[in-house]
Amino acid sequence: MTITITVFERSPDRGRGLARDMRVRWALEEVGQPYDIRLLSLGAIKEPAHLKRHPFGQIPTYEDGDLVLFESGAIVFHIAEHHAGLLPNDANARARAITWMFAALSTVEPPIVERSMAMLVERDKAWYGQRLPLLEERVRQRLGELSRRLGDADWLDDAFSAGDLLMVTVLRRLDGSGMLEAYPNLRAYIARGEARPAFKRAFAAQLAVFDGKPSTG
Ligand code: GTB
Repeated sequence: MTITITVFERSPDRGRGLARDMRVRWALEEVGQPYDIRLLSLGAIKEPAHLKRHPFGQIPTYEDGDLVLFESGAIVFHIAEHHAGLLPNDANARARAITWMFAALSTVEPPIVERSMAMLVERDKAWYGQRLPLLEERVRQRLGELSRRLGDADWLDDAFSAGDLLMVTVLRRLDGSGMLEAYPNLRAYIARGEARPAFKRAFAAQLAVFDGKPSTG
């Protein structure tokens, strides 16, 4: 049974690999699992057929036989649990890698998303000029903390793991913001992730969808 993931038929990120299917594609590429894609429009993700897969009407979803999953973090965790390559075997190292997965999604991603959302939907509000610097300060705080912890290491905890995969995809959302300029080690960390062959394959596959030439991963 081939894995199927649901992705935007026309991603608002215009193929920059910033939508959350990118992390699922990357994880599948890291572990060498082929997959099919189901392309859905922004309208179709809110229709009953997709709401059965995803209660909040979003992408990505993941199907493997009878199993249907939503939430990119849970999907990446599932892939990492069932295939070698994304979580270490040593129990403590594995627990630390999982900790970094949660840190990426519940500590670092929220302020980054809040800033992006404000820029998208609050730009014309009276409070925007005061609110944006506050939101940017929250992002900078997390970047500073993460940068200090990473130091000159290649990855967050020894070997590359699903924790790094999620953290890199989260940090990539700041691409073009100028906010990463102050943290050369974070920029190098992102570049290391992007240089992985599995990342490149995943990126090319999602770009092919945007370019109208979708292929299976
Ligand atoms: N917590 C969920 C997860 O991790 O899977 C969040 C899923 C989610 O927000 N999905 C978005 C979605 O389906 C797409 S990725 N949105 C439609 C909706 O909620 O109605 C978010 C995204 C979209 C676009 C860009 N971009 O243009 O740069 C970046 C990220």
